[in-house]
Amino acid sequence: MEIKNQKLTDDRFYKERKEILEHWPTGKDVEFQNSVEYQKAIPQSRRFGEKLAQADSQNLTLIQPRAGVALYDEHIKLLQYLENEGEADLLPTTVDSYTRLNRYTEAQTGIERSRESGRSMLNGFPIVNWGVDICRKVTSALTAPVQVRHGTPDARLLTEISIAGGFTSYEGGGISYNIPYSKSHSLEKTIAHWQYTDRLIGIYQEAGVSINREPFGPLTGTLVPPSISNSVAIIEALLAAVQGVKDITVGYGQCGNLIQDVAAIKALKAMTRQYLDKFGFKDVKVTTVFHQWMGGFPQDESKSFGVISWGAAAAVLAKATKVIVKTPHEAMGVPTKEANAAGLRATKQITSMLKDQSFLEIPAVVAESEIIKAEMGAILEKVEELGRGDYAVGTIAAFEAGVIDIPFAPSRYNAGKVMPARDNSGAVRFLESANLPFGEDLKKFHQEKLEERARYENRAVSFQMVIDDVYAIGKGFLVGRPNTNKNQ
Ligand code: 8ZB
Repeated sequence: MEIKNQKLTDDRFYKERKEILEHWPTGKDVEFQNSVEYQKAIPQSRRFGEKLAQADSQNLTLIQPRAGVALYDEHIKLLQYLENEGEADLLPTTVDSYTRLNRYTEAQTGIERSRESGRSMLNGFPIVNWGVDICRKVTSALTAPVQVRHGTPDARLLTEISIAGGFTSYEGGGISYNIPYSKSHSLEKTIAHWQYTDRLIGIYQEAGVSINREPFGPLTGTLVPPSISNSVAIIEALLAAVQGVKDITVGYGQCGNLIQDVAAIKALKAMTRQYLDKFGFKDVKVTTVFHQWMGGFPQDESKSFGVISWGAAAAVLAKATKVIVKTPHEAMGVPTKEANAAGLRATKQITSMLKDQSFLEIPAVVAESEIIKAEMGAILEKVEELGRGDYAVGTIAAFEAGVIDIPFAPSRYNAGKVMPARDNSGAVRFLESANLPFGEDLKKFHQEKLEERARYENRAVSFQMVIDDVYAIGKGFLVGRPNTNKNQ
């Protein structure tokens, strides 16, 4: 498949669209004009992008949970509970795993088993199976705007039904919903599938309906160095903008060192703006999302509130436009609605309390953000060079060459040679930068940071540090020291 970072032609798009909408019975209920009219009748207060833009102009950090169950009436009750009892500013609809894998027959069985058993037998809301009208029931039953959150390599039909169903924001991207989620989907294919999603949203945009788009920032959620996830976010923002998307929220998953986390959001926002401007997309809105800790959580609920609150603090001090909230049930699986609301209220307390403080101009943050920007600049420059100016071609070549390399990703299209580890103050550094296109000074910076930790711990820099770091937060620490139970 020959792929280019160019707006899909109408010919190509509508031919593909016909096949997509015929793939499952609910596809035939999608009618573009009717959906445009439906979307246009949604009040501004329930438009995702509007609420984000407002928060951005007031320097506020909004809070958003994850949530989704199999049955639509239960799903509505759940979301109503999260906005009323959890004080959620923005709502999600988290899609179940069968739908993410396009296995709609199994999702249907899940719906039926849920009806029989009286509890959700799916780990999310099966949007495709329910179809346009039921989705409209869901999105119109709430006061806050609702976003679709998933993890789907081929989300074309899901996007069609979601937008027709009244959702006003849509998560994902051809890289971020492939490499961390899938072993064998090729990047060529998933980038093409996500060009379809972005082009569809571009077509709605051209018809006067603005849908917010959010690349999935945290990637594997495990010790991902900020420059890697930020570079992927910018590439996905550029790919979306080319298809006509005008409202983008770029994301980042908390690493745990406050200075680095604030610096990462600062670098992400500045460089996304810079790259969109550079390629002529000055009219694309950019906001940011900070994800509370995506790695392993403590079993203990009170300890989990500690982790949740630290993420809330980092998000608000970084002035992220919104924060995605974890729950005290994170170590157990899908949370109850009460646990979900509890995580939200803990977060709301912090985001409100700290809203008048910003860490963005603190010298240590500025210095750290310069390092992240230098790394991002090196990666993005190489991607552009490999693609001879084309970011779709360049991305595929970059993954092949390990110029972009996401730690702990299951995909066979990812080199998997880069190894991160924490430095002595918990910032995520490169133990092995493999084929990342970094100059000697950047490599030396990381090396020295890890040697400083090694001296403190009286051991050599090694892979054991990485293992210790992966499990540290679950055990109550950020840096995985030797003999971690004591963490001396
Ligand atoms: C990549 C995102 C993983 C996170 C949460 C997990 C984890 C997944 C649901 C959910 C509430 C759901 N998650 N599905 N949270 N309801 N149906 O997404 O717990 O934190």
